[in-house]
Amino acid sequence: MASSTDVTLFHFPFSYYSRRVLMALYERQIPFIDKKINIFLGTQNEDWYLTMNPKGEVPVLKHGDVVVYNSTDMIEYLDDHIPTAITLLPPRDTQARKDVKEFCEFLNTITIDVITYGIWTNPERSTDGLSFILRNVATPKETVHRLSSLAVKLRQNAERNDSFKDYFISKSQHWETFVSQIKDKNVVAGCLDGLEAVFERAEELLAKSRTDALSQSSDIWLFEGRLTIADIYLTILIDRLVPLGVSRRYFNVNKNPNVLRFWKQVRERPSFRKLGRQTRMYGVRIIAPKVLRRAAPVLMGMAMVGVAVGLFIAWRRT
Ligand SMILES: N[C@@H](CCC(=O)N[C@@H](CS)C(=O)NCC(=O)O)C(=O)O
Repeated sequence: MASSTDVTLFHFPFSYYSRRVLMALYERQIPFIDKKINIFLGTQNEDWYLTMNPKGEVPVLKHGDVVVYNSTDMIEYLDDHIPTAITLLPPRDTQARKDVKEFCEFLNTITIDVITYGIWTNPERSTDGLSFILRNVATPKETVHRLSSLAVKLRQNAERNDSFKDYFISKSQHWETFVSQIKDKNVVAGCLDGLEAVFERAEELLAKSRTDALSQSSDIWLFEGRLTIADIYLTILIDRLVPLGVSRRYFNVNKNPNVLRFWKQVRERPSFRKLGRQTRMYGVRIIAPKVLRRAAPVLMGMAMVGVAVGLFIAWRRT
């Protein structure tokens, strides 16, 4: 039987679904081998990766010979197979487990990729402005161009690669539809409107948790008076909406105040802080060369002015 040290997570640190599993691993303090898959470079479409995950998506969890593809299944699998003092799901066959999973399924209906790219490629849709990383990792034009050429490239791959032909055709169609969705203001607005119900439900559950006898500390949680997978899902959702500059529409001091309280509380959690550090480190590695390249003319100009001033001072002294 595989031991807990045989856990490997293939992931992309910015990916929504990867972040859920990363936070779960950090929360439960499960050691794992960290394999980063840069989905911007298309590593998920390489043969070795498709052999492991025919869906060509991150994250993927490997435990010995077992491969798990879906973030919810991964967290459930870890609970069942890697015992630690903390579990993220209530025991099987309980109403609590049913409730937690129902909330997670509700959150899984959110089309987070359309929201993310819809705002990223149309920053005017962001009420509070995009974060530094989002502004610098790629321009809106570059992103739309990358997605459109990706669709073309995947179609070419389908002609060249017989083993994964069907995969490449369906992925190419997926990105074509996706580009038209993110360009459509009504589609993006519809997805953003849909989030209202999620936050209303979260507020209801968190408000209940405050008055519930189950709650042992001043912390508030969605279910059971303790952190569960549902809280991780809500945390990662908010963590996505904040850099997109749209979170204040859903919670603030006047609207859904318990969600605001929850967000302040989870931001301080060691597992979440660790996640933030990992992302920043990876973000710097990815965007530093881009930022430097963009800033190169300015830096060069400043250096030339510096040299000119130096020469002028030296000339005046002679
Ligand atoms: N249902 C999957 C969804 C995974 C998913 O959509 N991953 C995205 C990144 S967040 C991905 O790998 N996209 C790259 C691609 O499709 O090429 C899960 O819960 O893990």
